[in-house]
Amino acid sequence: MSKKCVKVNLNSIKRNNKISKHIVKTSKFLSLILRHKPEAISLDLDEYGWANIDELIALSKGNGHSINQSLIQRVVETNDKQRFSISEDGQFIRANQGHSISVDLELEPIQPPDTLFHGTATRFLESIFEQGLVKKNRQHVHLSAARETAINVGKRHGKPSILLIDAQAMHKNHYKFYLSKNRVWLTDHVPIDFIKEETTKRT
Ligand code: HQG
Repeated sequence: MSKKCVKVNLNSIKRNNKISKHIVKTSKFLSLILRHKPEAISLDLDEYGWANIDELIALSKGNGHSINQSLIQRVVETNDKQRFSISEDGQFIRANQGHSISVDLELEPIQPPDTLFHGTATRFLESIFEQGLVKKNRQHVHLSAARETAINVGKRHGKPSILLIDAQAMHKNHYKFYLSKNRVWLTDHVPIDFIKEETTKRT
Protein backbone atom coordinates (compact mmCIF):
# COMPACT_ATOMS: atom_id res chain seq x y z
CA MET A 1 0.00 0.00 0.00
CA SER A 2 1.33 3.48 -0.87
CA LYS A 3 2.06 6.08 1.82
CA LYS A 4 -0.70 8.24 0.39
CA CYS A 5 -3.20 5.41 0.73
CA VAL A 6 -2.22 4.80 4.39
CA LYS A 7 -2.63 8.52 5.12
CA VAL A 8 -6.05 8.64 3.46
CA ASN A 9 -7.15 5.56 5.42
CA LEU A 10 -5.91 7.03 8.70
CA ASN A 11 -7.75 10.25 8.02
CA SER A 12 -10.96 8.42 7.27
CA ILE A 13 -10.58 6.32 10.48
CA LYS A 14 -10.07 9.54 12.46
CA ARG A 15 -13.10 11.11 10.80
CA ASN A 16 -15.24 8.02 11.53
CA ASN A 17 -14.07 7.99 15.17
CA LYS A 18 -15.05 11.60 15.49
CA ILE A 19 -18.49 10.91 14.01
CA SER A 20 -18.99 7.90 16.34
CA LYS A 21 -18.05 9.98 19.37
CA HIS A 22 -20.50 12.65 18.31
CA ILE A 23 -23.25 10.03 17.92
CA VAL A 24 -22.56 8.57 21.39
CA LYS A 25 -22.53 12.04 22.94
CA THR A 26 -25.83 12.88 21.25
CA SER A 27 -27.34 9.56 22.39
CA LYS A 28 -26.40 10.35 25.99
CA PHE A 29 -27.83 13.83 25.65
CA LEU A 30 -31.09 12.45 24.20
CA SER A 31 -31.29 9.86 27.01
CA LEU A 32 -30.97 12.62 29.58
CA ILE A 33 -33.59 14.82 27.94
CA LEU A 34 -36.11 12.17 26.87
CA ARG A 35 -35.90 9.93 29.95
CA HIS A 36 -35.00 12.15 32.86
CA LYS A 37 -34.81 15.91 32.44
CA PRO A 38 -36.74 17.47 29.55
CA GLU A 39 -36.97 20.60 31.71
CA ALA A 40 -33.18 21.06 31.33
CA ILE A 41 -33.96 22.57 27.90
CA SER A 42 -37.58 23.57 28.70
CA LEU A 43 -38.91 20.80 26.45
CA ASP A 44 -42.44 19.43 26.88
CA LEU A 45 -43.04 15.71 26.38
CA ASP A 46 -46.58 14.45 25.92
CA GLU A 47 -48.03 11.90 28.34
CA TYR A 48 -46.62 9.08 26.20
CA GLY A 49 -43.10 10.49 26.33
CA TRP A 50 -43.01 11.87 22.77
CA ALA A 51 -41.10 15.06 21.97
CA ASN A 52 -41.60 17.11 18.82
CA ILE A 53 -38.32 16.77 16.91
CA ASP A 54 -38.27 20.35 15.53
CA GLU A 55 -38.84 21.69 19.05
CA LEU A 56 -36.16 19.39 20.46
CA ILE A 57 -33.65 20.62 17.86
CA ALA A 58 -34.48 24.29 18.44
CA LEU A 59 -34.39 24.06 22.25
CA SER A 60 -31.18 22.02 22.20
CA LYS A 61 -29.50 24.66 20.05
CA GLY A 62 -30.66 27.37 22.43
CA ASN A 63 -28.94 25.38 25.21
CA GLY A 64 -25.63 24.87 23.45
CA HIS A 65 -26.24 21.40 21.91
CA SER A 66 -26.05 21.48 18.18
CA ILE A 67 -28.16 18.64 16.79
CA ASN A 68 -30.12 18.28 13.59
CA GLN A 69 -32.60 15.94 11.94
CA SER A 70 -30.03 13.73 10.20
CA LEU A 71 -27.90 13.34 13.35
CA ILE A 72 -31.00 12.31 15.32
CA GLN A 73 -31.89 9.83 12.57
CA ARG A 74 -28.39 8.31 12.75
CA VAL A 75 -28.51 8.06 16.53
CA VAL A 76 -31.84 6.25 16.37
CA GLU A 77 -30.75 3.89 13.60
CA THR A 78 -27.29 3.03 14.91
CA ASN A 79 -28.05 2.90 18.63
CA ASP A 80 -26.60 -0.28 20.16
CA LYS A 81 -29.67 -0.81 22.35
CA GLN A 82 -32.32 0.73 20.10
CA ARG A 83 -33.02 3.22 22.87
CA PHE A 84 -35.23 5.57 20.82
CA SER A 85 -38.19 5.44 18.43
CA ILE A 86 -39.34 7.94 15.86
CA SER A 87 -43.10 8.20 15.25
CA GLU A 88 -44.54 6.96 11.96
CA ASP A 89 -45.04 10.51 10.68
CA GLY A 90 -41.40 11.29 11.49
CA GLN A 91 -42.29 14.27 13.67
CA PHE A 92 -41.78 12.88 17.18
CA ILE A 93 -39.13 10.96 19.11
CA ARG A 94 -39.25 9.13 22.44
CA ALA A 95 -37.10 6.81 24.56
CA ASN A 96 -38.24 3.19 24.48
CA GLN A 97 -37.63 2.62 28.21
CA GLY A 98 -35.47 3.72 31.13
CA HIS A 99 -37.48 6.78 32.19
CA SER A 100 -37.37 8.31 35.62
CA ILE A 101 -40.13 10.77 34.69
CA SER A 102 -43.63 9.37 34.54
CA VAL A 103 -44.71 8.53 30.97
CA ASP A 104 -47.15 6.00 29.56
CA LEU A 105 -45.23 3.73 27.17
CA GLU A 106 -48.49 2.05 26.16
CA LEU A 107 -47.16 -1.41 27.03
CA GLU A 108 -49.51 -4.33 27.59
CA PRO A 109 -48.70 -7.01 30.18
CA ILE A 110 -47.36 -10.19 28.55
CA GLN A 111 -46.14 -13.59 29.64
CA PRO A 112 -42.40 -13.53 30.42
CA PRO A 113 -39.88 -16.32 29.76
CA ASP A 114 -39.51 -18.76 32.66
CA THR A 115 -36.30 -17.13 33.86
CA LEU A 116 -35.09 -13.56 33.52
CA PHE A 117 -31.75 -12.05 34.51
CA HIS A 118 -30.85 -8.94 36.45
CA GLY A 119 -27.31 -7.62 36.60
CA THR A 120 -26.35 -5.63 39.63
CA ALA A 121 -23.32 -4.72 41.73
CA THR A 122 -22.22 -7.11 44.45
CA ARG A 123 -22.41 -4.31 47.01
CA PHE A 124 -26.18 -4.00 46.47
CA LEU A 125 -26.91 -7.67 47.20
CA GLU A 126 -27.47 -7.39 50.94
CA SER A 127 -30.08 -4.70 50.48
CA ILE A 128 -31.67 -6.50 47.49
CA PHE A 129 -32.11 -9.64 49.57
CA GLU A 130 -33.82 -7.54 52.25
CA GLN A 131 -36.14 -5.47 50.03
CA GLY A 132 -36.30 -7.35 46.74
CA LEU A 133 -35.52 -5.54 43.50
CA VAL A 134 -36.93 -2.04 43.58
CA LYS A 135 -37.14 0.45 40.74
CA LYS A 136 -35.30 3.26 42.53
CA ASN A 137 -35.48 6.34 40.29
CA ARG A 138 -36.81 4.58 37.21
CA GLN A 139 -40.36 3.66 36.26
CA HIS A 140 -39.64 -0.07 36.35
CA VAL A 141 -37.19 -2.74 37.46
CA HIS A 142 -35.22 -3.73 34.35
CA LEU A 143 -34.65 -7.40 33.50
CA SER A 144 -33.23 -9.17 30.49
CA ALA A 145 -33.76 -12.46 28.73
CA ALA A 146 -30.02 -12.74 28.05
CA ARG A 147 -27.40 -13.34 30.72
CA GLU A 148 -24.78 -11.38 28.72
CA THR A 149 -26.94 -8.26 28.81
CA ALA A 150 -27.34 -8.58 32.58
CA ILE A 151 -23.56 -8.85 33.05
CA ASN A 152 -23.03 -5.63 31.10
CA VAL A 153 -25.75 -3.83 33.06
CA GLY A 154 -24.22 -5.05 36.35
CA LYS A 155 -20.75 -3.86 35.33
CA ARG A 156 -22.07 -0.31 35.03
CA HIS A 157 -22.42 -0.27 38.81
CA GLY A 158 -19.24 -2.06 39.92
CA LYS A 159 -18.29 -5.69 40.48
CA PRO A 160 -21.18 -7.51 38.79
CA SER A 161 -23.46 -10.17 40.23
CA ILE A 162 -26.14 -11.95 38.28
CA LEU A 163 -29.56 -12.57 39.77
CA LEU A 164 -31.92 -15.18 38.38
CA ILE A 165 -35.54 -14.16 38.51
CA ASP A 166 -38.24 -16.82 38.62
CA ALA A 167 -40.47 -14.97 36.20
CA GLN A 168 -42.68 -17.98 35.62
CA ALA A 169 -43.59 -18.18 39.32
CA MET A 170 -44.11 -14.41 39.47
CA HIS A 171 -46.39 -14.58 36.42
CA LYS A 172 -48.39 -17.39 38.06
CA ASN A 173 -48.73 -15.13 41.10
CA HIS A 174 -50.17 -12.35 38.92
CA TYR A 175 -47.15 -10.05 38.81
CA LYS A 176 -47.20 -8.09 35.57
CA PHE A 177 -44.38 -8.05 33.02
CA TYR A 178 -43.93 -5.76 30.05
CA LEU A 179 -41.56 -5.97 27.10
CA SER A 180 -40.27 -2.61 25.84
CA LYS A 181 -39.90 -1.97 22.13
CA ASN A 182 -36.16 -2.58 22.48
CA ARG A 183 -36.79 -5.87 24.29
CA VAL A 184 -36.01 -4.92 27.88
CA TRP A 185 -38.27 -6.80 30.33
CA LEU A 186 -39.94 -4.51 32.83
CA THR A 187 -41.79 -5.10 36.08
CA ASP A 188 -42.70 -3.09 39.17
CA HIS A 189 -40.98 -5.00 41.94
CA VAL A 190 -39.33 -8.39 42.39
CA PRO A 191 -39.86 -9.77 45.92
CA ILE A 192 -37.01 -11.79 47.44
CA ASP A 193 -38.89 -15.10 47.13
CA PHE A 194 -38.37 -14.97 43.37
CA ILE A 195 -34.67 -14.01 43.36
CA LYS A 196 -31.69 -16.35 43.38
CA GLU A 197 -28.08 -15.31 43.07
CA GLU A 198 -26.19 -17.11 40.34
CA THR A 199 -23.38 -18.88 42.10
CA THR A 200 -21.32 -20.30 39.23
CA LYS A 201 -18.77 -17.57 38.54
CA ARG A 202 -18.56 -17.24 34.79
CA THR A 203 -18.25 -13.45 34.59
C1 HQG B 1 -30.13 -1.79 42.20
C2 HQG B 1 -29.46 0.64 31.16
C3 HQG B 1 -30.10 -1.92 46.57
C4 HQG B 1 -30.25 -2.45 40.85
C5 HQG B 1 -29.49 -0.86 31.30
C6 HQG B 1 -29.37 -1.52 40.03
C7 HQG B 1 -30.83 -1.15 31.87
C8 HQG B 1 -31.02 -2.17 44.47
C9 HQG B 1 -29.58 -0.17 40.68
C10 HQG B 1 -31.29 0.16 32.44
C11 HQG B 1 -32.22 -2.63 45.02
C12 HQG B 1 -30.49 0.74 39.89
C13 HQG B 1 -31.52 0.05 33.90
C14 HQG B 1 -32.31 -2.73 46.43
C15 HQG B 1 -32.43 -2.63 42.89
N1 HQG B 1 -31.24 -2.36 47.15
N2 HQG B 1 -29.97 -1.81 45.25
N3 HQG B 1 -33.41 -3.17 47.05
N4 HQG B 1 -33.08 -2.92 44.02
N5 HQG B 1 -31.18 -2.18 43.15
O1 HQG B 1 -29.48 2.18 36.51
O2 HQG B 1 -31.24 -2.08 36.11
O3 HQG B 1 -27.89 1.94 28.87
O4 HQG B 1 -31.69 2.44 37.73
O5 HQG B 1 -29.77 -3.78 40.90
O6 HQG B 1 -29.25 -1.50 30.10
O7 HQG B 1 -28.94 -1.05 36.45
O8 HQG B 1 -29.41 3.44 30.18
O9 HQG B 1 -31.11 0.26 36.84
O10 HQG B 1 -28.04 -1.91 40.14
O11 HQG B 1 -31.77 -1.64 30.96
O12 HQG B 1 -30.18 2.40 28.03
O13 HQG B 1 -30.20 -0.41 41.93
O14 HQG B 1 -30.28 1.12 32.16
O15 HQG B 1 -29.93 1.02 29.94
O16 HQG B 1 -29.78 1.18 38.77
O17 HQG B 1 -30.31 -0.33 34.55
P1 HQG B 1 -30.51 1.61 37.42
P2 HQG B 1 -30.35 -0.90 36.02
P3 HQG B 1 -29.32 2.27 29.21
